[in-house]
Order: sequence, then structure tokens, then C-alpha cells
Amino acid sequence: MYWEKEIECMARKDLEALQLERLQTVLSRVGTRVPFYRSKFAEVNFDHEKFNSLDDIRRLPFTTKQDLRDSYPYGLFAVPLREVVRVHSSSGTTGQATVVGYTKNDITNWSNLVARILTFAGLSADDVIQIAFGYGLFTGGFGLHYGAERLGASVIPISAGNTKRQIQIMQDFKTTALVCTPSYALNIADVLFDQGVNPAGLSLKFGLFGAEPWSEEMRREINEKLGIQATDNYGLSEVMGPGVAGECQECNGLHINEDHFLLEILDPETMEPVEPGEVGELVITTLTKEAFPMIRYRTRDLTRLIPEPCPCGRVFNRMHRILGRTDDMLIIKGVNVFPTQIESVLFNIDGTEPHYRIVVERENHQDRATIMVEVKESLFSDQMRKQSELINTIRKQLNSELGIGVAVKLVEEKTLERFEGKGQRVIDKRKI
Ligand code: DLL
Repeated sequence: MYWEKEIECMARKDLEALQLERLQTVLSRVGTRVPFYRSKFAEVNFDHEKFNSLDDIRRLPFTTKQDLRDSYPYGLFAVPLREVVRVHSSSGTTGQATVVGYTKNDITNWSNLVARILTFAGLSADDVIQIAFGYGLFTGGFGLHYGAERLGASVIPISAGNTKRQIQIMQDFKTTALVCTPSYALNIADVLFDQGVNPAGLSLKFGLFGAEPWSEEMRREINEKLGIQATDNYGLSEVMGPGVAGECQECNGLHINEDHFLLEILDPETMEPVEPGEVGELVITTLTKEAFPMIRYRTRDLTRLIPEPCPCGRVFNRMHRILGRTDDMLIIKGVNVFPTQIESVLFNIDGTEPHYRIVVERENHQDRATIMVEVKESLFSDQMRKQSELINTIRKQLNSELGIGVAVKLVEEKTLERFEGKGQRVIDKRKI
């Protein structure tokens, strides 16, 4: 267990005082050491002497993914490279890659924060943790690995892929906790079933899933199939990697490690704070990072705060599971649609498998969305009537959830590609 009661349960006003003190330090640090921030701060006549409340942060400019790209590779580092002990990078599939760095202290903090997240979820030194996130430049594998070691658990650094081997190891090494993306967990559950392995015969108790959006319905599906308690955890490489926020065993929102991160939830149009509890874009400022501090980083992730205190007793605010990203929000026929909304509907319908794709096309200036969903093989040998009934049910429910008409196509089990890392469920063929 990695439990810092004096911090995790401190009075809110003390936490805010700690945040302010740390914020002042980080601002003076980047203002003197990073030319990018120095010139940005000068543009708004920022004087850190006059910075005396957390709300003053609203006077500072935002940092975006593009700023990171423009500073590739080391332009935003706040320490010389000789103090950097680790570098991670995003894959760059959607543009120029971005690079982030860590000092020794950063790695220590990162490990501690991930150990905290694992503790939130109920894990302890008694657990055997199988890390099926990719190891490499992606922060998932190493981030969870160091945290699990810090916790004192037995760590199996198997990395992603080779699903049959994952299952073999899980059986032989008596894994108690699986750590990966939710889509890979589902993939593992399917292969487990195909191999006739009864999950009740495994030692698995916990699943810690993150790195991509998923729904409450998907959690239920994974819990049932693997016989575990699945929790959600959130992070992003730009501000650290995993370890930013995670669910406790209440499974009702993710506690934010607020002693290390300052969060704002802003209306993505006006960039003004939303009312407490309303949905907006998450903007994060790091409070303790040395090598790669981030000031007001626009995550593009949408969520809302859960204002009620959590029964677990932690002071850290909770955020609702990520609802989607401003940039993977689809606008179909002018209506905003999030893939997780479609997922929630599909997972509640009997006869469908939990694998789907959303294909969007444009023909004669008209959008057309087709939802491809896997169904049990037996349905295809059944009468056509059953298929069309199912299509109608899905279509009706999607129409009422989304407010637009979509086409539905049933495909046979195992025809849609499976994921080992982050899932890619939307195929947008529109050239807009
Ligand atoms: O995905 C870090 C991570 C690794 C988090 C392992 C949790 C576990 P990036 O590759 O930089 O970092 O991607 C960050 O992934 O902005 C979100 O859009 C999405 N994301 C991460 N965690 C969640 C989650 C890692 N729990 C981007 N729910 C973020 C929804 C998530 N989306």
C-alpha cells in the first residue's frame, strides 16, 4: 500500500496553499529557464510577484500540442540534458512526434504517484501485477512498472501483445492484477474464452485500465468476463504519463493527484471556467515537474468534476471518466457524437458482441454514418428476420441516444481487428 494520509486527507485549504506555493515556484522556474514561457509571459505582462491566488492562473496563456511540436525535440525542457535521466515520446501518428523528459526527482515523483493510483484501486505489495502496456517510448509500460515496483508488488513486465502467452503467464504466475488498455483487456477476455479457460480458476482480482476512453458498460462487460474489479486511470505524456488521476474502490470518478497537478475545466469555446460539475475541457498545470513543466496545457479531453466528497475520505477532487476528446468528437449531420455514447448503447443490447467500428462517409455533401457491430455467429445461420430485428433495435436505440439516423451493419464474430494498445474505432473517410 502506498498511502500518504497526511496529504491525501489534508484540509482543502491546506491543499490549496500547497498548490499555490508550488505554482509560484514552477512559474518563476519556467519564466527564467524556458524562452518559450519567458516570451509568452512577457506578452501578457506577467509578474510572478503579483501572483497570489490560484485564480490568477487565468491570466496566463495556454500551452498546446502544437507548441510542443514547434519546440521539438528539447525546446521546452527546463533543465540541461545532463540532468535528464529519461525521455519518452508520443508516437506522432497524428503529426510530428513530441518529446518529454524527466529528472531523477521527476522519476521518483512519477513512481510515487503511480503507486498511489495502484493503492487507490486496492492493490498492495501482495499483488502480482502483469503489465500488458507497451514498454518503450510510450509512457504506459514504464510508468506503471515503476509505480508497481514502488508499491512493492511483484511485477511481470510482459508488455503488450502475444495474447496467448499473456494468458499462459497469468495462469502460471498467478497474476492478481492486469494492467493495460480496456480494449486489450476485452481482447484477452475473448481469447481466454476461446481457449476454454475458466476465469474463476485464475488468481485475477483487479484490472487497472486506461490510456483510452471507455464506457461504464464496457467496464461491466470486462468485470463479468474476467471476474475482476476494473478501475479507470488517466494520464497523458505531456504532463507525466499515467499517474495523473485514478479511481478508488468506489469506482465512481477518478481522484486527481492535486498536490502535483492543478486542474481547470474550461468551456472549449470561450476558455472560461464552466460551472462546477459541468462538462468542459481539462487544462492541466504541473506543480512539481522539473525537466518538463507544463503551464495550462490544453488536453482536449472532456470531463466534469464530481463535486460531492468521496466516501473513501480523500480530499482530492474526482473527475468523471473522460467523455471524449474535443478532437475525436464526430460531427455527423451537424450533431456532436462521441464514440463512447455509441459504445454504451451497443453494450446494452443482447446479441451483440463488444466489438464495433464507426465509419463516417460523405456522399453528395451528406454525412452517412455506419456502425459495424459484431454479432454471434449463430445469428448468421438463423433466419434473416432475426438479423433485421436486431438491426432495427440497434438503429432505434442509437437514433434516440444520438438524435440522428445511422446505418447499422452486422458482421460476424472476430471480423473486426482487435487491439493490443489503444483502440482505433472510428474510420472517418470524409475529406473535410
Ligand atoms: O495514454 C498515458 C497513460 C498510460 C494513461 C497508461 C493511463 C494508462 P498518451 O499516450 O500521451 O498517454 O495519451 C494521452 O490518452 O489525453 C486521453 O485522450 C487518453 N487517455 C488516457 N487515459 C485515459 C482514460 C497515455 N483513462 C491521451 N480515459 C489523453 C480516457 C484516456 N482517455
